[in-house]
Amino acid sequence: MNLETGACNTWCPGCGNFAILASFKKVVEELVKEGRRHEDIVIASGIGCHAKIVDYVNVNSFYSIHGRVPPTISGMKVANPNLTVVGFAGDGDGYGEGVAHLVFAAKRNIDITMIIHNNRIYGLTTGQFSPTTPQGQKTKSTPYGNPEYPLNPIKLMLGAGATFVARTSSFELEHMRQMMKEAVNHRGFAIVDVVEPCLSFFNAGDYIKANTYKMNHDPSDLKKAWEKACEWNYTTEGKIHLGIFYREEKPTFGELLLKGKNLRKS
Ligand SMILES: Cc1ncc(C[n+]2csc(CCOP(=O)(O)OP(=O)(O)O)c2C)c(N)n1
Ligand code: SF4
Repeated sequence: MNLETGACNTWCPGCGNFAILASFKKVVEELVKEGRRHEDIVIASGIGCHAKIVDYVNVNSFYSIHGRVPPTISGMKVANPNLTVVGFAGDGDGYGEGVAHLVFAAKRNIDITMIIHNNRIYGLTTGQFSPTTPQGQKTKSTPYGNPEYPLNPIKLMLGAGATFVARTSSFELEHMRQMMKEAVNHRGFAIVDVVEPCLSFFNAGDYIKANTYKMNHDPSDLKKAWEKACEWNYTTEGKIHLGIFYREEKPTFGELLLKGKNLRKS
């Protein structure tokens, strides 16, 4: 299957987005081999360097607006439950501008997948700090160092009720493919946080490579998931655990909508 689009790729050489793109294409190929119709796989993105991914994969796609990927793909899923919908967002896009949408998509357990290109900086707008930029980091908008504490999106998503929460790294192609595939196959809201470098504005590649570890705990254990999530607060120290923090099966928003009247008390 040809997943090339012919669009000119404008990412900087060495950007972590290339690895995310390659892993996702493998997932699409596998899904189609396993029987999912090519035309039933739909992707959407927000705004940022990450967002160009929709131009680079030959599947049905939608370039949405900043932070609005979760409602965009939620609408698609509600309108046509047969679709497999996957959203791509940046850390600025998903954890900043659109964070309320992400929280509410997790809360209602809608059957969508979000993949976050977490380079911990605003790439497209040339290097302002984002919600996951470490404290003290000098950026274009924090020339004396970022005074804020970074947001820990794993804890945020666990707290919001996400039923699949995973983290991977753009340096781990096979692990990334596995996490994306598990997320897409999960019935309910799934999020994969992909830690990656931005070669031009926050090149933390060596730090990421030196501090990532694969987890091996029981992903149905929420307490353990929280413990693991607390070991790295997106700062400059601590173990960056990779793998599935938490997975739970529970009725999805679509299923609950369909049996709506059974939910009413009278
Ligand atoms: C409502 C709105 N606010 C601000 C912008 C400007 N803007 C475009 S991309 C971007 C940040 C993108 O950062 P991130 O989501 O981390 O993606 P990256 O470029 O790093 O992939 C901003 C602030 C916009 N397009 N729309
Ligand atoms: S600015 Fe950063 S995120 Fe954007 S393409 Fe270049 S390396 Fe990638």
